[in-house]
Amino acid sequence: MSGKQSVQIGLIGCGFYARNHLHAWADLRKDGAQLVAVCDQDPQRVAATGQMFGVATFTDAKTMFDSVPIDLVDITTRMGSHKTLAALAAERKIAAVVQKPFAPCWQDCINMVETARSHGAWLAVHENFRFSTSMRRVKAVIGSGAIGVPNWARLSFRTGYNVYGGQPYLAEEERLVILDVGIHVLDLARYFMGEVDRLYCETQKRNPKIRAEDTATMTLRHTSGAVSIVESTYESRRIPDSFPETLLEMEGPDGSIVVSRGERMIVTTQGLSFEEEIGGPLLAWTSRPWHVSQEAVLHTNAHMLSAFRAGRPADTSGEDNLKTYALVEAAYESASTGRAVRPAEWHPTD
Ligand code: NAD
Ligand code: 89Y
Repeated sequence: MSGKQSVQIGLIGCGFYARNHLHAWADLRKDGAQLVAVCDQDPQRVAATGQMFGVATFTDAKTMFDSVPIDLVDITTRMGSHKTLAALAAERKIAAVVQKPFAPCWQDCINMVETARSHGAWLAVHENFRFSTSMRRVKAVIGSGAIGVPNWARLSFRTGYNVYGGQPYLAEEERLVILDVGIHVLDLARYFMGEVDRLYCETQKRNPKIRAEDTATMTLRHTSGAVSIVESTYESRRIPDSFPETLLEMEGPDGSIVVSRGERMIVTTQGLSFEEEIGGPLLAWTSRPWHVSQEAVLHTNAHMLSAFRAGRPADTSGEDNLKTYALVEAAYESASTGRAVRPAEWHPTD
């Protein structure tokens, strides 16, 4: 530890994706992140995780909170358990980060924000796409003014990668591609282009074996007047496949940014263009194709650690994530009614 105040961390939910969080917390040990306990209701799973990371294990979250001093809990379970687990933390004034999606429905998200607020507890959502090295670089180019204020964009997450292999529950979700991955891309649209005035969405179920929509095509009118197209599908057939990258094209009055497969960016500015590789290097615990998503977890956790320690809200605080979740709700409402929907019907924009 480099003399920084230590933060005691517990993690709940030692499943498929949690391994990335666990490795990320281990990497952040040098910055004062002390993973002290893990919890999973599956005894074998939690025992194996505890052994691998050398920490105390619990099969019940309440027992963990009552047994080990924890400053911040990382909730990496699926969305259905987030509200209950975050409330257990809030009641004890323990800071909590929940994985995306925040919760299965809007009302649960609101309840979680209100519960945290009523206890004065810090709450954030692990929305990692905006923390990847490549997306941070795009944000920096926008911030440099190289293309002017962006007024048009297309953000695409199109894949045929077998997401159901690692995450079999996805095939049974009532709401699939918008809530599972469109949520990340909608968050990026907010991050790059600002808040949204209205949104129109068409959904498709192209894979008959899947319960819900696997393709969503959305058109967003931002409050700035900019327009963006947000696409997400699990039914694309492309070789090579770009999973789990978000590809994008963005235009402003003075230039453009194009990010293509392999995290390659071409920036055109003032009539000239340059190309750059914008991905982060492989880490000891990341591998292709997941690396892009995995390394974003490290940067997300680092952000959570420093925001919590500084006593300020995370960029993706519970309150902030309501604005992303409102876009998800607007998208489903639009798809079912055939009309453009204002996300402000759920949550007023700034
Ligand atoms: P999973 O089903 O593999 O793992 C969830 C684990 O939580 C299981 O081991 C389960 O036993 C445990 N659990 C459930 N309820 C519990 C409780 N009350 N107490 C203790 N343990 C409990 O799920 P997963 O695929 O790892 O997904 C977890 C979350 O991560 C989901 O919300 C998913 O959307 C998200 N995810 C995010 C990304 C990303 O890029 N941000 C990628 C993949 C998954
Ligand atoms: O669940 C999804 C996510 O959040 O990022 C990628 C994913 O794992 C599958 O598309």
